Amino acid sequence: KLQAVLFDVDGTLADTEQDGHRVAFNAAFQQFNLDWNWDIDLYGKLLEITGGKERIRYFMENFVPSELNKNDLTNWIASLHKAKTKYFESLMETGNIPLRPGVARLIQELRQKKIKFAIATTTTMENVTSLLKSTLGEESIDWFDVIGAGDIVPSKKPAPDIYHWVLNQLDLPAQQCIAIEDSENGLKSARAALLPTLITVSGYTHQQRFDEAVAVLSDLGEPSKPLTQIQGVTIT
Ligand code: XBP
Ligand code: MG
Repeated sequence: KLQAVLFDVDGTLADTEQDGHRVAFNAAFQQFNLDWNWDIDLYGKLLEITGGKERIRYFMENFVPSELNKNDLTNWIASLHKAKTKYFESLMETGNIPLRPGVARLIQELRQKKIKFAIATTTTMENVTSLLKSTLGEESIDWFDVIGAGDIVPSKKPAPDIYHWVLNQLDLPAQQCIAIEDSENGLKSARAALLPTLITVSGYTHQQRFDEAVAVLSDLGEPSKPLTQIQGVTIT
């Protein structure tokens, strides 16, 4: 029997990257008087590096290496990223980023059927809670049995660490759960933790490869068959 659904956040619960994170990064760059601008195309490439702080460092190394000789670079990146998180939170408060189709329905279905659900994401915890607050309401944060986010594990996706951490908190074997992801990095992470994984492609990820997914869907649709009846999902 299906014991738990593990949701990715960015690209899976909501399309947060292009009009959320990207905009928040650029706003933080302005606040720090940096003339960096991550346009839609460039951001798509930078998404290969998961984690905002890691993404900023990668950008500096590859695009503005002269800036790398700052004093205490790690702390500087952390404070720039903190400013980005503040912008992202206020963007979420405006409520302009909705949940993707079918997400709210599936969550209600899982609650009714008393199937556990959790979050496994590389994004920062504050971003998860502000998205949930603005879409499903503040109380929804407590509906999730476990929320694994950001720096709680040292290695971000595609490493399996965050999924291992969440499964460990749930005290469930991977084979009795399913992950829902939107990206190749997310799929690699979930599969490395032995999770059957369903893909709902997002704007930035529809051209990626998802060979190891149990199914690749455009979205979770409204309404759909119960998750356990989707062809290819072999959870018993
Ligand atoms: C999303 C990420 C994150 C976000 C930005 O991965 O890689 O880095 O782009 O969030 P997932 P932070 O789909 O696994 O959630 O700046 O808070 O890292
Ligand atoms: Mg994602």
